Amino acid sequence: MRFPFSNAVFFGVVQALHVSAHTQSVLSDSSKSWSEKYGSQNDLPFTGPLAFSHLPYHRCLEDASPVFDVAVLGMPFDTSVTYRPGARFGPTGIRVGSRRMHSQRAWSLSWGLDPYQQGLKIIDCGDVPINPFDNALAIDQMEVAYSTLLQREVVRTDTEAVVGSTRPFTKDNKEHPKIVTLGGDHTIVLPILRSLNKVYGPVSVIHFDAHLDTWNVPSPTAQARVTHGSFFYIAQEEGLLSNTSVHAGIRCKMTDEADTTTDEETVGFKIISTDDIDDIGINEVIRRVRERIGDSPVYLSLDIDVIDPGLAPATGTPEAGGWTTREVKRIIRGLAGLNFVGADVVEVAPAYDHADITSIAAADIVHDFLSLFVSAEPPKPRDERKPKLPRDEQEPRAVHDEI
Ligand SMILES: [Mn+2]
Repeated sequence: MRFPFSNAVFFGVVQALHVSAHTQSVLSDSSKSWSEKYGSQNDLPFTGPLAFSHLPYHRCLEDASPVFDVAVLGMPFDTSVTYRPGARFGPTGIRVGSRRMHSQRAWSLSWGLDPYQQGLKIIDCGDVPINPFDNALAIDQMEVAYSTLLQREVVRTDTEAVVGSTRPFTKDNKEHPKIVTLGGDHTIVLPILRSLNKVYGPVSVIHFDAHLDTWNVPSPTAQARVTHGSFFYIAQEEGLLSNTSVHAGIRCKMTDEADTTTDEETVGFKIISTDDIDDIGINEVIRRVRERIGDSPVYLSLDIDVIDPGLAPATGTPEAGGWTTREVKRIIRGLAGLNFVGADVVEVAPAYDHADITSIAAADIVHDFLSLFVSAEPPKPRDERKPKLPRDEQEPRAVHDEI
């Protein structure tokens, strides 16, 4: 077993800064091997294989042996966008953005918990090898990949006690894993919804986005109807959506007001606009989303362009005047306890960025999704939480055998 991340980073830094007499003697001894002298070959935040938050990485599509409750899965697909391509680099970019996070240092003030200490096995299942030349083939590959993982056995089977159990909503009355997908352009949600439909039937969607994505595209071919702005319309045609979905953060230009009629009456979405947050406040945004979704099984899809392009510039179709990252994160926390069956972050196209700003935001949101999956209710404000225990009376941390 390697040293915990926090030891590797912080003890290493401390040793470098405070050179003691003991350390001097270590430095003068050149006869020992690395392991004799320094121990493990720890991964630092900026080194090592690229997995989300340094999680165990498995090629789960070809290797069925890793058992998990939650999987992170990349879908590097970007060949059905209306404007700037580049989201095929999103999964890699988000993993790069996650490098300062680690499952041994994952407790946050905002949630008051560590998602990796709640008894769920969370791993990175790598990327789907997606054909970049044929969209019909690519979309089938994504559906097959998602279905393959969705059908895997979970670690925790004591479903009565598990927060966020999927079993009450499944056709086969079994517990199914949850997948957090790293996009990819937003079209990836169509094969995901097709896959979820086989297990759950129609689901509601909470859709964070600047755009509706419910466009009925006039097109001379069937395949060209399937775009990152039209996939929800197709999903509705296929009966994949229940009529209780909601958008959050809409601010795009439309053809005319009739677009909102199609969106609501045909596809089944209610709109919460970007501007609404100023008029009704965050708590009312949260209340309206929760009321709309109710007890239905719900899929959470977050287009990074819901965030203002000043804070998340690396995306294909940026729209000025968006929500802040902090506002989006707080709304997500307010959704805890809904019946989530999966989630994604899409439309991260790292090339339109500098300093990994967008990837860092997206990675943090993925961490929020993991916290969401293990929370029965939204976290209380900090001054309403119970006083913390002295350190020696706190629960011992779970030991991760693969870290
Ligand atoms: Mn979108």
